[in-house]
Amino acid sequence: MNEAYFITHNKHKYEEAVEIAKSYKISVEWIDIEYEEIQADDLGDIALASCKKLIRTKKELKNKHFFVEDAGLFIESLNGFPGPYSAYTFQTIGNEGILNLMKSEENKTAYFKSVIAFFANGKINLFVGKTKGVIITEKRGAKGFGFDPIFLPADEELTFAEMSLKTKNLYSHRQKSLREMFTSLTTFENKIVYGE
Ligand code: ITT
Repeated sequence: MNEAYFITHNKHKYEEAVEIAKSYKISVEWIDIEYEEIQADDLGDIALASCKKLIRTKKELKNKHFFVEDAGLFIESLNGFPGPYSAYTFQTIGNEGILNLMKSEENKTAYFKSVIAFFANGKINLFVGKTKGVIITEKRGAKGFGFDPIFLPADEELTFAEMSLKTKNLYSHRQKSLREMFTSLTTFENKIVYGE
């Protein structure tokens, strides 16, 4: 396999995936189509439901290898909020809202999680990536998107928003799930080659 389609509305996510895919010699194409995303407590359930919905409703995807990804920021002292509600939280209270909620919290620990649901040959596979860090007290950096300016990966000096895309791709939750997926694809490809 040398081509996979990433179904997302988010250009930043697509660009991160393209950069990672290069080293696996896989080309990632972007498809931005409307589909209904369920609300659930688990990112895996959301990604899986989105993938199934796309298989059912978008005939043009039937013979393609494609994936969706659901991600979220989980803050320990807020019992995992915003987690699966990250998109809505970002649109409503944004980074400033999170910083306000965190003002009185001593424990700044948080993690980003990414779950990919990948469809190929009639099957869906899930790939997960997680990155630990802390929520800082003021926004830093203008790169990236979403909660990047307030998230400092563990033991690092730069927030995700201060990192270039290439550097974020060394640490992020998304690069972990993507690399797992691409690795499994190349392994699968190798098996076919050896089988012939
Ligand atoms: P999709 O079309 O792929 O769903 P989205 O932007 O809605 O795009 P998610 O639902 O996966 O993406 O992500 C939910 C929110 O979590 C997203 O809007 C961001 O605010 C935040 N988020 C996810 N990944 C992030 C990252 O790498 N850096 C910063 N914020 C992130």
